[in-house]
Amino acid sequence: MLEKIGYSPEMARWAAAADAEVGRVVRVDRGLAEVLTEHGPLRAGYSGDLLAEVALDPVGAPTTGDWVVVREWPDHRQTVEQVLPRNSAVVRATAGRQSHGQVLCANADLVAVVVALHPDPPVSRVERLLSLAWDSGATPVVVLTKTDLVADAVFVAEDVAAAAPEVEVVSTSTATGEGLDRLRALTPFGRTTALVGASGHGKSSLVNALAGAEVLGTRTIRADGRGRHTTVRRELVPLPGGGAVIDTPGLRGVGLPGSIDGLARAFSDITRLLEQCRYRNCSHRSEPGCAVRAALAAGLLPVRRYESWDELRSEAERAARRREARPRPVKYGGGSGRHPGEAQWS
Ligand SMILES: Nc1nc2c(ncn2[C@@H]2O[C@H](COP(=O)(O)OP(=O)(O)O)[C@@H](O)[C@H]2O)c(=O)[nH]1
Ligand SMILES: [Mg+2]
Ligand SMILES: [Zn+2]
Repeated sequence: MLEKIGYSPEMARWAAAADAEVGRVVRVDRGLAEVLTEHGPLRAGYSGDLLAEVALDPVGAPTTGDWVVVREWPDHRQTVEQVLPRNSAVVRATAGRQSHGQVLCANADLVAVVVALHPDPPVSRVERLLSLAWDSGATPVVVLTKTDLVADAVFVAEDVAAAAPEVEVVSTSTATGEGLDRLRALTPFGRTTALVGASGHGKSSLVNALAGAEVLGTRTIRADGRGRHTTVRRELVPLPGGGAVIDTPGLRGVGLPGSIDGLARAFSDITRLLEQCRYRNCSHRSEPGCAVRAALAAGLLPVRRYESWDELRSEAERAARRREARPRPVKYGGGSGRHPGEAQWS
């Protein structure tokens, strides 16, 4: 029943064309993909062709949430042959000399920015993660956690909502159950929600709460009709009744991959102001007719938010310059088309 987690009929054509099976990657571990197929979970290495593509462009490597074509060989070895074109991809900048970003997960419909209300004020963290979420091509949502630990949760949520234009903010607590129904409703049959955020903010607790007892720790699954059992720890977790959540690894420092697009969406209020500055190359410092300065002076744009935008913009521009200085990838994995969320690499 892969339809529960988003399998669509057009994927059957990929499988038929390749005379192989289509499945969804639940987890990747040292070059082995754990793939959920109609016949249960399996572990597959990568085909030679796929490895060659990945060598050219690591962004095309199978990642959690990918739909892939898997083939079983006569000797029962199984290989991932192809990564299907992605509908969305959460990409963060990688440190060092690499010219590519790190794909955290693929094909989420919703990217939930998970930030705890306790112990720090969450607003600027939310802004940074929302830029990343908008860049993914999926719909962002903010999930505030641990409401039970603060007295002023409602007010903080209002501050966050003001910093998250066009984005739903859901306040939750796995201790009291607050907001979990709403979160469950946001992940209906066939849809996938990816949770992103730093570790310790309650992502795994949310996954467990949504999935019930099913995913606590490891789980034994009947892999096929022959009674073999496989114990798997998943990152993509199918929910009872349909839908799936992806628990991404905790992000400590989230480097923006250098796309201005996500930032423009996350700060759509400021983006609108920029269009009203008299000069197109306005630096928003001292030029006459600067709409940003005017909004700051009038108290319509909080200084904190402006500074947050300014910092993230500088960071994204630095990343873009670094990337331009590097060789470009020649080709993507997945064969056809480019992946949303990676437009900034092309
Ligand atoms: N009081 C309270 N603690 C929570 C809540 N959610 C998570 N925690 C605790 O926060 C810690 C980190 O949670 P975890 O789910 O592992 O965070 P992750 O690293 O983002 O996956 C754990 O000790 C949880 O028990 C909540 O809603 N209320
Ligand atoms: Mg966790
Ligand atoms: Zn200006």
